[in-house]
Amino acid sequence: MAKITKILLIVGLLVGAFAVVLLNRKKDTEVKSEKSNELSMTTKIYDKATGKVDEAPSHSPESYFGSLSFIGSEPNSKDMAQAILCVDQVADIEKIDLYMPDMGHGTQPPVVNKHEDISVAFKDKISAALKEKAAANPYFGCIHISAMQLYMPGLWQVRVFYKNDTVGLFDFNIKD
Ligand SMILES: [Cu+2]
Repeated sequence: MAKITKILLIVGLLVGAFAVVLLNRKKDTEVKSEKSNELSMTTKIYDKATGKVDEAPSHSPESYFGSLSFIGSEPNSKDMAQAILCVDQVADIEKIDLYMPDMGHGTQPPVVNKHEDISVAFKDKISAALKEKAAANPYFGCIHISAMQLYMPGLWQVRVFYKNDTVGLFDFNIKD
């Protein structure tokens, strides 16, 4: 191989490597900006008889990962809201409800639709990070929650009750 060909080849490889680094960096920032409107789930133990969160449980809850994103405009007290919930062990969810923890009341049950193939149903609505998680974990899945009637300003929770005694909680504020 002529010397000039070798030099051109090396230069070409360097440019290629540089482009790959730049592209990856761009991908990282995209994932971060998408994440900003995703709420994270915390898990607690609940009493299966009363449905109440156990504030002094004798054991730890499962540490399931969960993410919630409202679709469309910010949720408010006048319009019905909808959201996409993506969680671990999606098949073991027994019930999902909406609750005001400071006032001890809920609202009408939201409409809950499980989707097997989230990449088709919500391809524009969930982040690349969540899609990767779903592809890697067969027990991870997404649920479409609609007709969420959050009729009062204040602190609300989406509560995800599992068949075991773990409940996943998402806190958010309704301003008006
Ligand atoms: Cu209330």
